[in-house]
Amino acid sequence: MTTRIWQAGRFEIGLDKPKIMGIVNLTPDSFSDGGVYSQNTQTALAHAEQLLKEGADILDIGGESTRPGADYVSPEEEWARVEPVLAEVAGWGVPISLDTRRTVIMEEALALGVVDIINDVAALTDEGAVELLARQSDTGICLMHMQGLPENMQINPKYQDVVGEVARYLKARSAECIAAGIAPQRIALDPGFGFGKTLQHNIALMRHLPELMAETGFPLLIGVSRKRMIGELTGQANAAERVHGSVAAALASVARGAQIMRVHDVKATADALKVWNALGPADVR
Ligand code: HH2
Repeated sequence: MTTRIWQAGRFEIGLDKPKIMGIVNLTPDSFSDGGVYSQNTQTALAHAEQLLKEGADILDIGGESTRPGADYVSPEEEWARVEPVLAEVAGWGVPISLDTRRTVIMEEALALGVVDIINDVAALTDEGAVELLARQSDTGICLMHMQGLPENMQINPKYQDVVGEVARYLKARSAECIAAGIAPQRIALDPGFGFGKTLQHNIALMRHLPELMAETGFPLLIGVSRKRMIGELTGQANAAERVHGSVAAALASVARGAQIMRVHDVKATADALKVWNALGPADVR
């Protein structure tokens, strides 16, 4: 793995070893942990603190579910969910990522001065998003690929060449960011597992991560945790039962060079990565 840095606001995240992004969903309807930690700010903060104890390197805070068919959330509601948590984690000394696809939410959050990374499943396609991020000097950015929108993306996803099309899209989005003045070391890319993809599309992307990385030249962030593809491969209908399958998928992506794992189950992933780092990939003698 090439040693790289991800410039993430107040932090320079070293990517020589894989990093864990712990998920803090402030949404009553997330597919994986809907409502469990979002009852109030205190339960969300306790959960975030627990993820850090378990080994999270980054916290990813989100106030809108993007699961297939998720309910509409107004920008006001999204902000009301995330603002109190952002205000509290400000002094924690860890990189804070905000999972949002709305320019208005990004703008309010960046004004608070706490957000180190904007994680956008829509790859900064909302009007004004690229320009807003270009005005920030060092905020990290994750650009994700999605075919369609959450409300329709799983109806009938179609590609001629899923790996090539995802690579071309991510290259185009990162090129737009760079043309607007965003430094390349601020950018990470994400193929968007489950976002307008069948199981076969997800498997093809996973198998071709090295090509995707070579083609685009940016670090990869991977979000497979507890997703439907893990359910399809294991037969586990209940998302909370997909921990072991998710860890296997995280390791499969690390083995192919991905650097940032976005996960719900931080402890399980952190333990697996400790063993992985000690024992090394199969081709190391
Ligand atoms: N997946 C989800 C949300 N945000 N961001 C990135 N970069 N990559 C992903 O794969 C990704 C993401 C969906 O997962 P989750 O947050 O657990 O569910 P929900 O959208 O229902 O809150």
